[in-house]
Amino acid sequence: MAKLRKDFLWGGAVAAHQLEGGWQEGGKGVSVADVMTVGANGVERRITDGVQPGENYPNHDAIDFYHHYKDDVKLFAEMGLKAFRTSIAWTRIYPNGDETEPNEAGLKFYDDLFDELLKNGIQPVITLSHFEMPYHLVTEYGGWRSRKVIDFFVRFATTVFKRYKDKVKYWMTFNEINNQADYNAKFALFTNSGLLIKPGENAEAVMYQAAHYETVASALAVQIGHQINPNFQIGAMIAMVPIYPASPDPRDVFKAERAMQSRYWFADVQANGRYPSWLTEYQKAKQMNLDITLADLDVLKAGTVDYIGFSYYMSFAVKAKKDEPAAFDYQEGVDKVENPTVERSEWGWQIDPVGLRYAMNWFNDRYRLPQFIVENGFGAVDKIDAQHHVYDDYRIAYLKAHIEQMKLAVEVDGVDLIGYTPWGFIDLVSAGTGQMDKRYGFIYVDKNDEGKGTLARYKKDSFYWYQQVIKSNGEDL
Ligand code: P53
Repeated sequence: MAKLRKDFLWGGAVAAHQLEGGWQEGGKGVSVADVMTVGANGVERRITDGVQPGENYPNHDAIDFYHHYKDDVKLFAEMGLKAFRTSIAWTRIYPNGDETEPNEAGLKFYDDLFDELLKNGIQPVITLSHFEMPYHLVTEYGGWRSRKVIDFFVRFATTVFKRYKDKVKYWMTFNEINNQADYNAKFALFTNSGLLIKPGENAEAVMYQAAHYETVASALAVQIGHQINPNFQIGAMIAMVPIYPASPDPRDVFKAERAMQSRYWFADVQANGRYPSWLTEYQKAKQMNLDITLADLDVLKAGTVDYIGFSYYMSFAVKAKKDEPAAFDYQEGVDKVENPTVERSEWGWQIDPVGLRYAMNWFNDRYRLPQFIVENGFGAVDKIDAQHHVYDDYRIAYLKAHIEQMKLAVEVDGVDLIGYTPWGFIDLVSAGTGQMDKRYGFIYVDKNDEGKGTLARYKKDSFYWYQQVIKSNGEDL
């Protein structure tokens, strides 16, 4: 029975825009995250036309990691973290995205942060694009609908690969590149690809075009990264939400198959280096007239990823309609049904630890690549008492159940797993709702949805629990 690797990367994950704040520090430009207002549970965030006065933009200040990182890294080290997954805010390096020269102050910030981490025995694990592309690329180029953005992204990637080639080994290109499979969701299109759909436009075709350019950009980055440092490990980053058939009815089973294909073709392209056949047929049948060149297809083949990074929070289920078209095409918002066999979080996320083992087996059979669980966690409203104590046993229970399934996938099923970095291990701004009060942390940060609080940090029960998990290499849960 294989065990977790000796050098297993127990860590924690965040993204620049969700914790740094300092949205205008050191010459940083405006990102797509900077024009999204705060939402609430069940209330969508609004995307404003630029930064407007009087609006509450939670990412502008976030938890001010930009000014607190030295003290925070001390806490991370105390917890025993071996890896810290964050992103490099594209707008700190290329504030508008289309400059030819990078912004030195931005580069310097990440040099200092990475040095601080390394000094404390923590290796940075870096996502290049995590829901924070320059807003200028949206207004001037229409986001990733423009082929030009490939060049801007590649320039950004090349700059940071060169600068941090001796400080960072594990990279990922696009965070949850496949969220936009839900092409009717404004949030997914905007955060993944800077897309704002105009009236009369076919959102599905626009998404497939943008996603194509992103997979090409990702493949180019993989090739360039390996030239800069052959030891780089450059991964995909997929939002893994397994989709089950709602019943054993064969039509439900095929509906689930098509749903999985629709959500995970991104990984097929990034790992296998080519489009799956069903999708080429589907795009033709729907007359999407996409700009996919033969040269692009060569790039995809030559730039396959080294590992599958993925987030895992929940699973979905689907049911076939009475009158499914031959394509059985999947529309996430419409086709999803409740799974009565699992519990849900306060935000309706279906809790399914066995789904993690299922997902790891599914990836392993399909790609046979190492895997890296770069997000997993439980968003909840925490209560802090007068002594600043947070008894978050519900969070510990969620994580424990998932780590148990993760270990079964490694020890019983033979999956090669690089590490595990639970999401938002220090409280931060929620991507989906912009809330502070949807907390994932092992470290409490005193700030609320109105943006008020002292920003003081307090250790929750989960802090001490995770410290023990790391110390025992996952034996003591
Ligand atoms: P929040 C949807 C479904 C699964 C993961 O999400 C998702 C989303 C987008 O909301 O996002 C990832 O903050 C993402 C992180 C995000 C985290 O999951 O909405 O990579 O940026 O914060 C949790 O609760």
